[in-house]
Amino acid sequence: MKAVIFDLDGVITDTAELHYQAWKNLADSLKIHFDYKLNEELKGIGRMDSLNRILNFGGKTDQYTEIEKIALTEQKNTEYVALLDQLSPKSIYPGIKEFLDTLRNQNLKIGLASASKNGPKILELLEITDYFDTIVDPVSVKMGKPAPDIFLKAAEQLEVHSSKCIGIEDSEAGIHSIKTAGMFAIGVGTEKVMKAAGADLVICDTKNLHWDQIINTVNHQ
Ligand code: B16
Ligand code: MG
Repeated sequence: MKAVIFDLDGVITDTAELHYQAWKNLADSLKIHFDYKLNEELKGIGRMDSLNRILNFGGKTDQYTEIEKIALTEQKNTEYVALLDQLSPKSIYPGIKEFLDTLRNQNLKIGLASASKNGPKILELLEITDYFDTIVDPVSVKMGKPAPDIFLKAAEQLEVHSSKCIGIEDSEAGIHSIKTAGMFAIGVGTEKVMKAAGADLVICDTKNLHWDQIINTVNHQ
């Protein structure tokens, strides 16, 4: 293995609650019911696709023009970005910093494959930008997760063949993306959900990310 490619939201830090608050306020203003279950389904899904799912859920798909929908996503993002200011290095999930150090010591390349356009800002707030050899701009890929595009682009930017990459994800869409890209997939979450999505190795908590165990599992596949 030569590279590890990370998802951001839900793997490196918990922004799901902040996305929830910003989407909830927007949905309330549109008189659409929004709850944690729907928020869960938006994990790994890009901004416009997320809005379309919310409008679809509220039966309002045809009520807005494309220009109005862009304005709605901007409204949500302005609120979300303001909420991001509460992030600091303390917001990094347990074990992630140590894992990044291990990867560096093993001379592995490190990439970010997040659907979030706010990825670089979040890495800055967490003060871990320097660990990353590459960050994929989600705008530069044609299809979002579950398509493999964003993980393939990360591998391309790292100049590593996808079969030599490990991807780490917390969403089902993300695991599909990694597997379709031909990579080894680590799922962060419950065994049942992550295995069903196709993860090769499941960890319930980021503090259980141990390189020796991972490489052992890769070698015994
Ligand atoms: P933004 P990931 C995803 O990030 C989030 O899981 C998803 O909920 C969000 O809608 C998407 O990023 C876009 O984020 O609005 O900040 O561009 O899990 O792929 O790191
Ligand atoms: Mg995620």
